[in-house]
Amino acid sequence: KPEAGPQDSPWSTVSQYACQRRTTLYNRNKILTDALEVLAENYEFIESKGPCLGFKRAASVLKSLPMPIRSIDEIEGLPCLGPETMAVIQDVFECGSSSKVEEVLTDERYQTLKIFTSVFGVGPKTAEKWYRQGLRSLEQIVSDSSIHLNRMQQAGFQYYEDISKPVSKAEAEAVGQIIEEVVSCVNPDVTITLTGGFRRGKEFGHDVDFLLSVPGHGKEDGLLPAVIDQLRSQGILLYSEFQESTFDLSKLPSRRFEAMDHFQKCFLIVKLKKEQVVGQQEKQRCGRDWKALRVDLVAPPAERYAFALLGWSGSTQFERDLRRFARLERNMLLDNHALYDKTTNTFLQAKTEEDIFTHLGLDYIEPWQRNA
Ligand code: DCP
Ligand code: MG
Repeated sequence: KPEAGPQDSPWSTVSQYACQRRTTLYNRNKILTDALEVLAENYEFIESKGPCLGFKRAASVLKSLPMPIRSIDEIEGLPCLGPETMAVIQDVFECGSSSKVEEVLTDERYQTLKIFTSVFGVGPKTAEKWYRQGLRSLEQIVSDSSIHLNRMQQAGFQYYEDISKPVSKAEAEAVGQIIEEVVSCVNPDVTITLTGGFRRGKEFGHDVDFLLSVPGHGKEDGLLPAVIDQLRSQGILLYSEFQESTFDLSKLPSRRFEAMDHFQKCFLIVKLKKEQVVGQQEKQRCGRDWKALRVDLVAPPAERYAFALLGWSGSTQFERDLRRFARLERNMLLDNHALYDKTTNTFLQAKTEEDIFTHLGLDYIEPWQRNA
């Protein structure tokens, strides 16, 4: 049963955990959730974690509702809506917008950090540092010789025009075919699965995420470096950062959500020929016949595939709540690698995502219902 709010409210079955809600891409409360997410992002920029999570959770609850909220009374009994959230919602209903949100949207610092963090390889910390140095535009950063850019950031600026544009589903599918061919050249036993936002049914994304599944213990060793070499030899690799596996089978799941997982993975920028995308025959204005695209590949060990798939399918809010639910409601630790039962001190095995939901005593939620 959902861990839910007051019994006398129409929302008494709405859980505080995203993993006990079904959230499709059809968001009937977008006006409210957009407002709350601006505030969450602003708190993220000033590294104020508590309020940031509070607004993200509130937005996530509203995304799961089967109807638009029309007045403040209608949200009575919903979980995760604190006084600050209520004030924002009230403002939107009374004035058509929230003054707090308008203030953030016109704030120079918010606007600048938003632009800086839109560059591949630039997080809130770096963006903040540049802002404190008085920098306000991407042009200023590339022309300032005193600024050191790491390799990832250099690529981020070099291909900014392309990779700052959304990736369409057709482009994701086209890049999937390329990766599939390249991977089967390297090892015909390997299959690839689209994860991330596109697995949840999104029409657009900021990158394309794939999980490589390799049958057999330890057979994933050396796979991604070989794939990268193959992409390079085909002339479609623009950038790659490879991360060797640091995965330890005996380690307990991490308590920190933000920690990156330890699987063998790579962050790539690849060239996608326009003719490879259905419905995009025309050349770009600049005369190029290709677009740079961000691609992530992850190659987990076969026995951890289900955990990796669940972890990489998102949404981020859904993942956060799965882990929080496991810890607080089941005394278990979950991350992208494993599920550990602290009561019996055992690792719980899983072949499929369904197995993991079953271990957690949760109803199965389809990927397209995980858009929390
Ligand atoms: N993820 C994770 N650990 C993190 C961050 C994210 O396991 N610290 C997971 C959840 C994401 C998935 O990885 O859904 C893919 O990450 P993306 O940033 O690509 O997110 P999406 O694919 O969901 O969104 P987008 O459409 O913007 O690419
Ligand atoms: Mg993605």
